[in-house]
Amino acid sequence: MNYKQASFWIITLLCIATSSQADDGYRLWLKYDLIKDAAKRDSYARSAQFIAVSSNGPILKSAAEELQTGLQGLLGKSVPVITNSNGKTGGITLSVTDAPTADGQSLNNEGYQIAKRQNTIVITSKSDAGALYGAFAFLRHLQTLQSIDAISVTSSPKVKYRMLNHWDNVNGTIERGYAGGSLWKWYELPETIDPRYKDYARANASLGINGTVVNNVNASARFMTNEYLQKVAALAKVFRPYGIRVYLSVYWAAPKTVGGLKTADPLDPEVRKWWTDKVKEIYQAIPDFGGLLVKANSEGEPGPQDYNRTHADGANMLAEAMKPYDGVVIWRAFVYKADPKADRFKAAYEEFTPLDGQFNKKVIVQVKNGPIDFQPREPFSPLFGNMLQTPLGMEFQITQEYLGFATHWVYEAPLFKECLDSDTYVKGKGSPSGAATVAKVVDGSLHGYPITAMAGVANTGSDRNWTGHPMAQANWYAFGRLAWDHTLSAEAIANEWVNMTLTHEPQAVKRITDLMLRSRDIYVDYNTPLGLSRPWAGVHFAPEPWQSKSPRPDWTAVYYHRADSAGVGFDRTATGSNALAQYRPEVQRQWSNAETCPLPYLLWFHHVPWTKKVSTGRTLWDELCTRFYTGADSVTWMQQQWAQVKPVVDPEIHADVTGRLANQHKEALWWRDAWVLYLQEYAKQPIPAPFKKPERTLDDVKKLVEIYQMR
Ligand code: BDP
Repeated sequence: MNYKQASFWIITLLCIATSSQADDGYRLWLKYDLIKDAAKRDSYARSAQFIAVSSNGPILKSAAEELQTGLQGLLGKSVPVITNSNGKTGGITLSVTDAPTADGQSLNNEGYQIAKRQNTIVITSKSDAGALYGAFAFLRHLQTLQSIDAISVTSSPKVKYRMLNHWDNVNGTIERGYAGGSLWKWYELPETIDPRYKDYARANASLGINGTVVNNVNASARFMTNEYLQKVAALAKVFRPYGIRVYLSVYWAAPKTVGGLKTADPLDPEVRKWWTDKVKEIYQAIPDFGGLLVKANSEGEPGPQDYNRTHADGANMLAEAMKPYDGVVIWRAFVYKADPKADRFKAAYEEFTPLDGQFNKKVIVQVKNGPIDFQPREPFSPLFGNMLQTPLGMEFQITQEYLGFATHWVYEAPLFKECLDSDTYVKGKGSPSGAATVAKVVDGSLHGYPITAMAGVANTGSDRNWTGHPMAQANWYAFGRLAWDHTLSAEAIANEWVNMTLTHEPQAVKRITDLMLRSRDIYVDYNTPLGLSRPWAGVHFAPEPWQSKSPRPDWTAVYYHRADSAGVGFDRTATGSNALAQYRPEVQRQWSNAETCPLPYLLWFHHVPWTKKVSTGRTLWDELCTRFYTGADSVTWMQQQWAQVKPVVDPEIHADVTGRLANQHKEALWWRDAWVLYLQEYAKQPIPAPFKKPERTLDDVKKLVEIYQMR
């Protein structure tokens, strides 16, 4: 061995040694580490002697490749890919066929069935994408150490467009991103392809995510130039073999900025032609382009209303341009005007319900889960019960803009489920059995929408572990799994994720799952209990319930909680803004009476006197204090639980989360003190026993917050 060869081997061995010591989180839930139990490995290996694929399409190729990678890691053996099994058994066959499945269960175009027939695992699907999802599902089965002796899984996605929305900017920053910069290196594309793009696609495909909007909804016009379309096309090329289509956010005024026109009026013939040509150009560059996402007349963005046209006029104009192609227009319902007297809660309903029935068939209206803006807890948006003739897409926020950025551990599946499982009480023509849940509106079963969508605002970034907080990977995971099947429980998803990502040790799995399931309520308790909302400083991180100065009243904190000497909370009943009237009578009945309104929603709908007894038997003031104090204390419980799992979790990940929990505890105390000291000025009540008065003063906390406001 010469000197060069020797140093190559030394470096290689060093790399292997260090990488097996620590886990940097890059591999997400696709770790494929060797299964420790040799008997289990053998039992899997008996049915994994080959991978048979009948065709050589790019998506099937990805499926076979992923199976190979997964089996190599999990079983420690290399499994050959063959094109014809010639009747051999003992392998895995990917069978893409139009024939009905063996047991007659129906699959939709992207669904799959996994069954064992004569010692062969057959993954049946109608499309190559279905085979890919089936392959990942089979691997998940092994990763979670389930038996495959009598494996029988049939699954089809309930929603057609399952996508991430990236709020990524051309300069590499991410609006509301807390995990580094953008994954997309716009200045290097299209010539340089970061290998990470492929891993991004693999991770999404493993969940069934089939679309990605690569740029911010506050869009740059640049994405409508040929220069940038070529960059986007290069990304699309990487994502295509994983069944993922790219979408673009649109800057409404692009015909002016890019096209040099004098107007962006959707009814102007020149503008219409410009969009028709632009869409054609997009499809030339990206033949399977997914569609356009639009934020218009919202938070200062231009839109059709600038020309006295409606949202429907705008959306329909784009839909016309999209007519020759298999793509959609996704129009966001996140709108609210700067009206000091109005209740922002009511804005989207007021603007959109009059347009129901007026949208082109290619349009989906994308609605945030709640009426305000991704708060830690919101009632479901009243739009879900009131747009019977318009496909409504769900928009969840995975990135933790209002959930403590990357320092607070908040598992979001319970938040997503709470909304999806809410009963709108709307009557639909599809009328599936049971409650008319938000999920059934979104999946189209209630109203028979032909196109359906669920989007999650991504929490990914250039950080090595993708999401900043290692536990935030679970939120990406949970979003994807629920977009595929909203009937999965938050617990089942957490359990899967922990097994695939952190540990198989049963006690620890239970402990971490439990921690995850409680984490969102703990956060709400110290942050916005009983229906308080939006107490944020400018960056949406630090507590600032006293904030009262802003160019718009609905950008202040006092607008939302309305604390005064009489009480706290926003009266949205008939004596107040009457936003409650936007819900079906059955929902109104649940929330309209302060005596019976469930505590999580109380202050969303009622201005409640400080000394009023609430359903726990405490006065409102005492109940609020109890929540702030026990919420902050519960972070200590989280720390203790996490400390217990140290022996069975990778040391690097364990230490990282330990640090973040310590930070979270500090900040939870800070939230608690800010709220109780501020509200006490109005409530004029002592802190109830056994809780102790904060040692710092309100001024101390305010000074702390100022640090986060400094330039
Ligand atoms: C708000 C975010 C802002 C987004 C906006 C939106 O603070 O950055 O642009 O939502 O969804 O929550 O358009």
